[in-house]
Amino acid sequence: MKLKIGITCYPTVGGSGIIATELGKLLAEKGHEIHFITSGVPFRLDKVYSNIFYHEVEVNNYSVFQYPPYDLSLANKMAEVVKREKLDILHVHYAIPHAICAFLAKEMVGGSVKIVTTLHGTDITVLGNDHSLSEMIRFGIEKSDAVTAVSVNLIEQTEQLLHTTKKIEPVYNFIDNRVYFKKDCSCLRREYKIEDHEKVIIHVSNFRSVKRVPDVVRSFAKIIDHVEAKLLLLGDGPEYSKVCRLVKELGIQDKVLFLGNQKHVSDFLSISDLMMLLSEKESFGLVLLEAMACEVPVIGTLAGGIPEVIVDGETGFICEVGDVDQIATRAIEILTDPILHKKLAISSLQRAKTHFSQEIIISKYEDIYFTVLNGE
Ligand code: GMT
Repeated sequence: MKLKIGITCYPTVGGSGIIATELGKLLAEKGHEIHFITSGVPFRLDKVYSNIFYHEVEVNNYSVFQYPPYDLSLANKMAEVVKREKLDILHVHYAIPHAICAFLAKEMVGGSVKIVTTLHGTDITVLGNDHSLSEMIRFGIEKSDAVTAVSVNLIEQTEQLLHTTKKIEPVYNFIDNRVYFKKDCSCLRREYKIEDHEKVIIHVSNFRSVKRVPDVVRSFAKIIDHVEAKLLLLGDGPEYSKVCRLVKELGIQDKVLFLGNQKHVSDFLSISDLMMLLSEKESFGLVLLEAMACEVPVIGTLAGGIPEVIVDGETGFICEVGDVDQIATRAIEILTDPILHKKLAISSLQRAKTHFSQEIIISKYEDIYFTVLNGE
């Protein structure tokens, strides 16, 4: 049976927007009809699909409104699309405000549309502690027909912080292995003047303080005392200038390449020898998975859902948050032992395929849709 599914997410750069958009594209490839209801065209929606539709949420900027009412406009648009297109499912990414808007839309149309909410992280780990919003987040979760979270750790945190009773199912992030695989991108090394003997370490993030990008730079400064290497920093965000200053202070400007936001991340991963994600909060860490699919061993921190992605000693290493000495030691081990590097790279690819492939995860979401529609 083919479904009509509305998807709402934040359409800008970010793991949750990527997951929601890739999910929509893959569901469309399986024949479902997809309606994105968002404030902008999702940035990964880069191709024409005859069964994908985009409905823009227009926010009224009437001068009397001190704050433009995005949430209400979204709920209104959801109700309109549910009614006109006869949607079966509204799959919203993030409890706040999207699950609340979906609930409101459902009340408005009085139909049988089912709400599936996916928790991605910061709605719980940051906002869950905020008393001005926590009751509302809990309400959004309890009123959804099904709730998923991107790691078991995120489920535990949700239950601890919000005391929810709703069953939350873990559905991990996934990668499209037609996009994320190791390619021959040796020309990129030449373009960026990376010498043949130099190793490449990569970090990709939105440079928010939770990502602890300074730890990546400090670890790198220790690594290059032992191994000739370059550090690629992909992404942009609030701590960008702070990181630039640190690189200068440490005198390693010629070894660190600031590449900003990049569309073809898998090309950069294909020339990388190691990925570092050293966050203090991370519900899953999609970039780790992208690296693993491109056969890049990973070093992550003992935070959130990262230990559900990395098998310590098998696909990479898990280190304590902020322990730059331990991180550098592990990185040097990986970069100086070709046998260990190969073993980690092969296991990473294997794990990406067996645990986090698009086929497995998309089927899980479909099963959830059919379960709620069958009233189970
Ligand atoms: O990592 C971010 O700051 C972006 C954030 C988002 O909203 O896109 O990512 C969250 O969702 C991703 C997709 O499920 C997860 O892979 C990231 O781990 C999660 N980020 C955090 O928990 C900090």
